[in-house]
Amino acid sequence: MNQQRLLPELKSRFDRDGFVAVDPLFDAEQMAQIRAEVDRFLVEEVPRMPPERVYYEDRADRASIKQLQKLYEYSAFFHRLMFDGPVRQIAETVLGEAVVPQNMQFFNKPAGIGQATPPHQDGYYFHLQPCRAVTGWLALEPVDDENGCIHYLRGSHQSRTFRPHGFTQVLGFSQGMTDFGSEEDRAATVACPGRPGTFLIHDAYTVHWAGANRSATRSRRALGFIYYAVSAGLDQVSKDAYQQRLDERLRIEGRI
Ligand SMILES: O=C(O)CCC(=O)C(=O)O
Repeated sequence: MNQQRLLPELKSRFDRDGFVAVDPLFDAEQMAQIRAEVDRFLVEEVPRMPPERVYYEDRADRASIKQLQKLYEYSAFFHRLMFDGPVRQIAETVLGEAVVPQNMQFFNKPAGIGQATPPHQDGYYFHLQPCRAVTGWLALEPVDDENGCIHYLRGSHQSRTFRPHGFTQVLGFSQGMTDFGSEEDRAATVACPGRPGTFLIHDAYTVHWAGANRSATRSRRALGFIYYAVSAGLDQVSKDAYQQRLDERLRIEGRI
């Protein structure tokens, strides 16, 4: 993409809708390099990662990885992608200030068994005051309605509030909205199909979700990039209270 020229336009669409797509952000050659590093990472780095950073769709099936955390701590290539590349530049542009990189994730929905991502607002998980943060999302392969592309509620960031969330059974997305699905929600929904290199970025208040992977043959792989604005402060009281609720819940369910 011709970034410099497009940046002001990206910001105005982001401010209006709460998300924006850059299609593509990376060309075929760059995507081949990124995908090669993902493949290497899955073979060489995952076995070295602590279990709490590796989530499986089915723990008995080691090929069913669904989420990995903090990729840049294990790969110089991913460190550059998170800290020095166009992704960070877009995050700083749409937020209008410098950012602090927080997490880089691998998201997969394995063919046939990839679960849906519940409707949620990322900021509900972040515990920031003020909540100024964005999440970028890069498609590593073709994504569409069948294999679980991202859907946004256009304009849902504008209220700067969180809708009610409750516990889900989805590993990696423990919180989902409990009041989602009204006529208004349906009317505001925008599906974001794409190809390798399609990049999305959304505000921490923007409601989004993704369907299950209904394809028997295609996975749905992507990379996620979380950046906090430098002006965002961590609300430690809220974070601790949330962690306590989550731990209690997992204990009751016998999951920890
Ligand atoms: O990849 C997905 O299905 C969900 C990603 C997501 O919700 C996020 O990055 O906030």
